[in-house]
Amino acid sequence: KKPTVAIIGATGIVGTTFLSLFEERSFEYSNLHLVASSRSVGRCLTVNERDYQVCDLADFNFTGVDIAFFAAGTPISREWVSKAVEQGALVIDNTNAFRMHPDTPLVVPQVNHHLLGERPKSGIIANPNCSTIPLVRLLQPIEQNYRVKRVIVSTYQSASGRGVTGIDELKNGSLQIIKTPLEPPEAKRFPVALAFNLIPSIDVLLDNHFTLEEQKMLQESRKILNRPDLDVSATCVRVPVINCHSEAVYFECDRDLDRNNIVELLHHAPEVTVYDDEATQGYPTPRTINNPDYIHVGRIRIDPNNPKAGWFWLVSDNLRIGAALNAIQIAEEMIQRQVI
Ligand code: 11C
Repeated sequence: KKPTVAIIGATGIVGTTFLSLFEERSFEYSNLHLVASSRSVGRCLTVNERDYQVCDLADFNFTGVDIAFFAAGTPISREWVSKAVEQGALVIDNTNAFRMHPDTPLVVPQVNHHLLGERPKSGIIANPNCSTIPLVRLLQPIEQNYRVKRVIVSTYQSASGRGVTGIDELKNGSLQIIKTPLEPPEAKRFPVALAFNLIPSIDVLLDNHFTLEEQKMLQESRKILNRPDLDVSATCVRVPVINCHSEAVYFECDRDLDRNNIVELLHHAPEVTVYDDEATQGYPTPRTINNPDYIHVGRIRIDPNNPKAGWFWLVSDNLRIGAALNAIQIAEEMIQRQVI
């Protein structure tokens, strides 16, 4: 039987990415409910040539829903996921609300799909943060072959991580600086104006002087790779790019690295494109990747001062790989294994 599916946050940037991916992947459902806050009620969205009215989360009854994808932000998940679970839905949650709960598997299907063989006790599967997903997908084959001890990562995160309003603020700010350079652009979605700028602060600042985004990269990587001792230290930076997060990753392992072997390992990792020749310049960029459903990796090199350490550069679509696609791949795997 095909599942009945609900998307919470259907009108947002991740919600509409789910809808595009349902069409592109011919994801099969028997019924689809598009759910959002009261602000979006009455809007109509077309999926697979059929029109759907958006319904109000406050009145929505989850009875009969097999899979509820939550993509409306952490406060909404904190408030409404328990109702969805009580009414019988399996929740795939795209927010930070439950990722570190012990009864909630945190899943990247290419890395730890073994957790998808049964319905979790909590009724929730958590989808990791958009900067963690590509990192662990590329670290896993290196971890399996060389055992990774330490990772130092700097991220270059795009405006779409703050939704459509984040993209609009970047575009409007860029136009304004070009037209009237002396007038400071508005900063509502970002702590300071992002246009022609870099902001080393994503999500709230914690007492230990790291940001929550940086802490997510540490805690989530440990949980997904099942390596509670893994040392991951991050600096997360918002950059004036519309979509796609990039990361410069330094990894230190237990034994000497063989560059050709690392290239080969990444080449064989699922849904990864390796840039390692003149034709591809040896690196991907957010504006030039050709397949947004793949992770793109280049600049693979060994540290000349430490043969156990190396670097790579990755580019990954944060709305697809980092959010909607990962969640859909979780559902696809559970459907295929008849857990749903
Ligand atoms: C950003 N990574 O780029 C954030 C967006 O924990 O799921 C997603 C936040 C999260 O701003």
